[in-house]
Parts: sequence; C-alpha cells; structure tokens
Amino acid sequence: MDVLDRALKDVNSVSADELEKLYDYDIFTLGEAASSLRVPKYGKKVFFNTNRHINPSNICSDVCKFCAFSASRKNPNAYEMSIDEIVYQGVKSFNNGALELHVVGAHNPNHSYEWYFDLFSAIKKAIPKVHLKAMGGAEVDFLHRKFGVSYEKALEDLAKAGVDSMPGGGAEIFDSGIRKKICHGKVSGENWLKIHNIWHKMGKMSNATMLFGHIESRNHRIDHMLRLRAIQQDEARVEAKEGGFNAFVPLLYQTHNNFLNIKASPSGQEILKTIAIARIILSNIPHIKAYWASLGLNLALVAQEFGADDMDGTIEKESIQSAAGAKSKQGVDELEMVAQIADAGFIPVQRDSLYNEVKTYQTSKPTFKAS
Ligand code: V47
Repeated sequence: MDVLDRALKDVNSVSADELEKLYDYDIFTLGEAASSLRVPKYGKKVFFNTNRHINPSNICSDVCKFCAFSASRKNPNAYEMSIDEIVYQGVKSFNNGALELHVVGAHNPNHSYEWYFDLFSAIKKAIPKVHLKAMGGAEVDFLHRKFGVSYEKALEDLAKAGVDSMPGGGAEIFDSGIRKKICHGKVSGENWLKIHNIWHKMGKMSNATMLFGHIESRNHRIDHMLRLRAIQQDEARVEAKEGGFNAFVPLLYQTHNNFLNIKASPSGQEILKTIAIARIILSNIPHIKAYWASLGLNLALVAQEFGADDMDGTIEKESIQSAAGAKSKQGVDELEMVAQIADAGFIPVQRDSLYNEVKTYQTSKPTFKAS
C-alpha cells in the first residue's frame, strides 16, 4: 500500500518522514483524498459564521518577527481600547447579527490581571447570548509570566468571567528552533499545547492555528500537525463539544511590514497541498478552516475542494493579517459571503461558534454577478 492509502486508513501507522512524502503527490490526487474525508461528513456544505474581531490593543511586550500588528516596533500607531469602547463595539455588532466576538489582543504590559476579567464580565453582562471566543494560548501564557498565576487558575478565571472558547492563535510553528527565530520569548510550543490541553480537560473547545509560508520547512508543518493530533481529546468528547479542538486554521504568512524579510509566498499548489494534508493528518479534528482573511476569498473557496469545510466569518474589522499586507481590512458582508460560496458550487451554511448549524442557504444557482 502506498503512503497516501496508509495515511487515509490509519495516520498513526505512518511515520512523520513518510507523511512529508504526501507533498510528492500531485494536488488533484491529494484533493481527491482530502475530499474523501470531507464529503461524507459535510457533502457540499461550506460553513461560515457572523462574527466580529476586536483587538483591544496593539501594545505588545513580545517581539514576534512576523507581526505587523504590534506597535512595539514598526507600527507607529499604538492604541488601547477602553472596556466601555470594547463593550460598545461588541453590542453594536451583536445588534447587527454577530453571534460571536473574537477578542484577541497584543500582550499589553499596561493591563492588570483584573482588567481581562472585568472586560469579559462586562461583555457578558451587556450581551449574555454572544459567544465569547477570546484569549489564545500565547495570551494565557503572558498572564502566567506577568502575574505569576498558574495556567489552571488563569483558565478557570477566564471561564468564570464568561469566555466560552479559545481561538487558535499563537501556535505559529511548534518546533523550538523555528520559534527561536520567529518569536523568541513568547510561549513555547510545548506550553501552548499544555494550555489548550488543560482547557480541553475543563470541557471546553478551542481552535489551533499554524502560521506557514515563512522560514519553516514541510517537515515542521507535519510535526506541528502531529503534535495537535496527539493531544486531541477522544472523538466522543469532541463530537459532544465537551472539550477538544473544533478547527484547525492554517494561516498563510503575510509578507509586509514585519521583520522576517521574506519576499516570496508559497505557490497556490503548496498552500492547497498543505490544506489537503492537514485534512488527512488531522482526521480527529472535525473542521479545517480556510481562513479567507489570510488566503483571500478566492483561494479559500478553492480550498473547499481540498479538504477545508469552513471560511471563518464576516469579521467586520480585520487588523492582524491586513497590517501585514492582506486585503481583508473591512471584513466581508454576510450576503457576499453567501453569494461567493454558492457561486463556487457549495451550499452556504451559517454556523455558530461550536459549528451548530444556524441557517442553510438553499441557492441552486450561482448568485454572483460580475458588474
Ligand atoms: O497567532 C501574525 C498570525 C494570529 C501574521 O481561532 C500572522 O478561529 C499571517 O489566531 N501573516 C492571530 N499571520 C489570528 C488568529 C486567528 C485568526 C482567525 C481565526 C482564528 C480562530 C484565529 O495571526 C497569530 C499569528 O500567527 N499572524 N502576523 C502575518 N504576518
């Protein structure tokens, strides 16, 4: 049996070196293989949510070389939003249909420990029904380093303040050699995994990202995926939303305004292969998100033929990818998202943050019209 067949049958029986050889297949073969896992679960459905990203501050005590959002070096426009302002923006978006607030900020040394919990409690008090997806593993590690609280205590406090799930940011590439070069001083790969694992054991869901297309090699990506696979909770818990990773989010590195000084992005083929391979290796993570803000809407839609089943959401105001050159600054309108998904031949399904279906759009014909 060849590597692809063996990986499809039982990923655990294939070594990391052999899994890297999946890249040697042509994209059509990989796309077909990834679809053989995607289609039985979701058919032609493509998921998206109505959400709002809020980044409370860009003042950061860490110095990740890939980051153009942080005001610590290249970006001269430092800002800090007040709790009132964040709640105001959240309520406005909720009233306009956002079901989720994705709240992720820089590691701002000016905030107290209590500030975070005051913020999340205030959001939940104002809009109890909103799903609060906030504070990735790197931010929890920052709280631990700055205030000396254990991961367990910080996570319990976050849950008490109303955080429903954790986003997948800060994972970057787990390999310590690569981390040293791109985000020295930030959470280690091992501790990122530990934090998410504790959260999962508390019965909570999170996502996991992978920043790719910079100085890492294919084998670092495979290693990253295998480490996620290894800590995923058992299927029954994940299916019941009682702890585990909901979605894997491969983030394409954006090249502008940062200190990595990498000019070239990976080819479309390399990106699609990475997504298809993720679908195969991470067969125990239910969703693969082709994050349109990082891939662009067009490639994110093509990725749906290569194992992805989700686009992320309407976002409203994107600040991290766009600071580094992506065209996603203003989010995307819900109707345009629906039209684009339908035009690509898929069934648009609005989901909530835990992937419960909210609304299925029955559009039998393409609705997109070029003007
Ligand atoms: O961790 C920073 C990345 C992430 C760049 O969980 C960059 O559903 C590309 O985590 N090029 C934050 N990426 C965003 C994030 C996220 C986004 C959408 C959905 C979810 C989810 C999570 O942004 C950081 C970092 O890896 N990032 N700089 C850059 N130049």
